[in-house]
Amino acid sequence: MSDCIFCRIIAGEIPAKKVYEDDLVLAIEDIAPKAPLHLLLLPKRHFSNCLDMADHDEACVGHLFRVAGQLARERGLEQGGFRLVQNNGADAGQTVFHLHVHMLAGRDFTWPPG
Ligand code: IU
Repeated sequence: MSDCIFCRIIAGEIPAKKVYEDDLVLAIEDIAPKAPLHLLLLPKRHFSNCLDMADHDEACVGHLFRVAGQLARERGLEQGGFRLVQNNGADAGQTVFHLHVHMLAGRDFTWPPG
């Protein structure tokens, strides 16, 4: 059994609120939302972050961003905007070492991010 929590969610071993799934990507609601809308987009193949990406992960990550756009449109986020965030390394705030992109919306954001 994998010790990666997101691999276990993808495998259906741990429950999560799924909002989208296809062969390459799973999107779930974040368990501790940092904005009124906080989704996580996960590639189904495990790699820890962009430092660990292989050539064959490129298409999946591109697809993941298209799914992000689709999910945003479905939620009417063209107006008001939304933020996609991907942390690399513990010093940048990464706590789960399976690459994921946060989708945050529904509140004001500051720039640069903290
Ligand atoms: P980070 O970029 O690695 O810090 O983001 C990890 C996110 O995963 C964070 O927002 C957690 O709330 C979220 N999360 C989750 O949704 N479900 C879980 O079981 C665990 C973490 I562990």
